Amino acid sequence: MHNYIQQYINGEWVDSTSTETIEVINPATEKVIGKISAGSKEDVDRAVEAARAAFPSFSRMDIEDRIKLLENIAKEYENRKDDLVKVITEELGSPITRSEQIQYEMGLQHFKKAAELLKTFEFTEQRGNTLIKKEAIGVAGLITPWNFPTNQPSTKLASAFAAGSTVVLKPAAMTPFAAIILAEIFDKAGLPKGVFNLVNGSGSTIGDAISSHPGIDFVSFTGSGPVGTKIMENAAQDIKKVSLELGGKSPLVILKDANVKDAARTAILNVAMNTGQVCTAATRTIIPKSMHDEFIEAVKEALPDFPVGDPQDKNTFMGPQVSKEQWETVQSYINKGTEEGATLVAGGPGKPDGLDKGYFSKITVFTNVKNDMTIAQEEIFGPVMSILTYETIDEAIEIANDTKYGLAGYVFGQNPDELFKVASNIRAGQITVNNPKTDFSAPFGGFKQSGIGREWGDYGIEEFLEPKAIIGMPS
Ligand code: TAP
Repeated sequence: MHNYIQQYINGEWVDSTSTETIEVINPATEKVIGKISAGSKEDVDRAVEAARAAFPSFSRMDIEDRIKLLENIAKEYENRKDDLVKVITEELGSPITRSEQIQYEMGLQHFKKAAELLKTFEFTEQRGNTLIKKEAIGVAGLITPWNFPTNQPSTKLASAFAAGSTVVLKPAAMTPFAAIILAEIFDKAGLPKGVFNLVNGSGSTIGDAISSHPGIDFVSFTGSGPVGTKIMENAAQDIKKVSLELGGKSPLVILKDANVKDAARTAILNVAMNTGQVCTAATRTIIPKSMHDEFIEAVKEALPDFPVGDPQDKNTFMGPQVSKEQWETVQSYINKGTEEGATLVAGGPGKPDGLDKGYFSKITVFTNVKNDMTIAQEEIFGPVMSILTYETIDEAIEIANDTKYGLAGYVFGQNPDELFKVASNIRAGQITVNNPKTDFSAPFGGFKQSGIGREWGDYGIEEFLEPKAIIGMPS
């Protein structure tokens, strides 16, 4: 049992002013695995006060010392590898191999990358007789979702610390324990008190208090569109800057010259990774009409290589949805797909055979999908693939862009001109060509309703900085 009913404020674990708690459930077993504090607005006030007090000295800390701090954090993070992998597997239901190779690793890389980038990052620039100085934005409120319990907070935290910003973090109540380990890591790494404050609780109380708090200068949020709107409304009251990383309905365009078997595997991988609970999931697979039947066969043939089941089993590819509510949402979309006339190729409603306990879905594939169907337009956040067909590259691009979202896009094939044409014309923040390695210095964020602002690498650090122009300063 993980019972963490205290908050981490001003460098120590303190009692909340609320005595209420929230239970955390392992979605693979449906058992309670611990609890956290439900938190209070007064906890947020105390955390903001501590972050404000720490800001003047932390924002002026020598860059060399900040680099050392980030390197220490990365080292302590590595020391806690086993604990992080274990807890993410339990609270999210992420298969243990993915918890290690993806969940744990992504969080680590953000701290390493921030330390590396700080070595050459230009905080000042002279233009004629004007000096441009980039200064830390102030106190940042960070609100994160449950789908990547260390990656989501770590990308924001690494950028904030690199910029010299102090923070108040509210992680998702469904997956809070990884963030508690982060607090322990920062403590051990020697982060000055008050720089990092953790307030657990629900979004409606703690998230709302953060986004409307006059002592917070910047809110960086990752999660759903409707909550993003609410955060903007709150932040607008005192003109806070916001950064929003919201949802997606990303296209994967398969070119005519693609190897069909590889393309099918790429499509499954990119829709079922993390049980489809990925904002950049490639949920619309856009294939040449002439490839259709062969592609469907290749998908059916490949699916057994993506086993669904116990997250503790090293061979499992896909675990459960994070919660009963998320499972029900996914089920309702699967039913909607059939009702609206799409053809089920694989998967479908209900749980996979033999998995009665836990919130498990089947990897579900629909073909004959029209882009105006609900399953092609709305973010499902589950392992549901919609296959659409095209005759010309221009038509493929048109289908790809026929969405309110613009977070990511994927293109798979061989012809370099066509790969570039598709990559250049998809209106989205990050395009992936033929499954490359993750680039942690590439900007990450959305066009259109997928969000505002960028995370990761130097673009992520810039979000926590304000440029100041000093004009005519005698040298
Ligand atoms: P959200 O409700 O948006 O939750 C994200 C974070 O915001 C959580 O920490 C949540 O707190 C907090 N929050 C909730 N209400 C808030 C409010 N009124 N003010 C401030 N913060 C608030 O997302 P979800 O429920 O986790 O998932 C719902 C859907 O969002 C998913 O199905 C998916 O479509 C989308 N989603 C997108 C992403 C990414 S990466 N773009 C990630 C997760 C979910 P609590 O949950 O602790 O109450």
